[in-house]
Amino acid sequence: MTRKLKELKSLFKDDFLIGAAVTPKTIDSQKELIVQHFNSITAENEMKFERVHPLENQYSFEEADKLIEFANNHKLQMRGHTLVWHNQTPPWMFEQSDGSELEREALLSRMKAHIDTVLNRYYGKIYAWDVVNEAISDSDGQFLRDSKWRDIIGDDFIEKAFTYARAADPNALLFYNDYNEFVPEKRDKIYQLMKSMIDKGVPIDGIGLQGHWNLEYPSIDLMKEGIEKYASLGLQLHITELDVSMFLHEDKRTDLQAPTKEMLELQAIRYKEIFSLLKEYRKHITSVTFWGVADDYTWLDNFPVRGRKNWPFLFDQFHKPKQSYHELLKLN
Ligand code: HAH
Repeated sequence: MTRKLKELKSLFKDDFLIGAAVTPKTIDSQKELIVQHFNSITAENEMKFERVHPLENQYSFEEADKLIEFANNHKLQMRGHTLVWHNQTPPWMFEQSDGSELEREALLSRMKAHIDTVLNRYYGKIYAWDVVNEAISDSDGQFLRDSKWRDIIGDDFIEKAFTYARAADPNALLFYNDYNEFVPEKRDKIYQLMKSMIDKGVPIDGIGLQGHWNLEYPSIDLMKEGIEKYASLGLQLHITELDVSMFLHEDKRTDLQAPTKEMLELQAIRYKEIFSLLKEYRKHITSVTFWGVADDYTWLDNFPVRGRKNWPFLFDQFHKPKQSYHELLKLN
């Protein structure tokens, strides 16, 4: 007798949405898992600037539309990722036709046009947007990261993006999304940015905590401190890009062909501790999205070490539930 697996989305139905990053390929190759276990999706790459807007007068929505259609067919919620980011944005955006740098007002109107076009197209289909991604610096003593957006517009590029997004789709929830969200120095900067936006009346609904974690880092204590601090702002929290790497940040080894038994056990305990904590904060955390579905495809196969296999999810390369999945069933 084969028993049907308990669905992740029903396991956490009283807690938060359970999402996954998908691509036009994985909605086919991982379709069964996605449809069975998840009630939310995010486009891994297909809604990024360079993908939907490769040239000034050319938008290309075919791939993004496929994901929208998939969400619609299977009654999945959809998060939008992402509008303003220093990566995966084409150089033309910041240049005049002769190649010289654009000026502030011109870049602002291009930003507005992009946000208007994308949010209008997906009006009513995307309930939450990562409006600005990764604007805070990782360096001590520097607040905002250097980027073309900031160079040309100034520090207020962030609030402008949120203001344009609210005007384009007043119903969408607007998020600021970042990584290393529990590193104390960076956490405090993210908090400060959010606080100043709220104080100025900039429209923002939530913070996206990416959640690119590993077997040890960040500690549950650091996560707890960070969640408490962010939650004190009264904003919703989404875990937007969860994966639990088998390698610590400084571990750059490339010899492993499969996860060790010990790694799988540690990952299972880790996932249980993580979800136990997230459940404690379910009043604040309204969505938890994995940055993929199963171990046959993850961006971590190429980050931070190119071509090194990783196994960060609850389902293995053959889509079978791992120990990590089974441990979650023990949560009440
Ligand atoms: C995330 N950045 C991005 O938000 C997501 O769009 C991408 O698909 C994967 C990860 C994390 C990150 C990075 O890309 C480079 C350096 C540090 C962190």
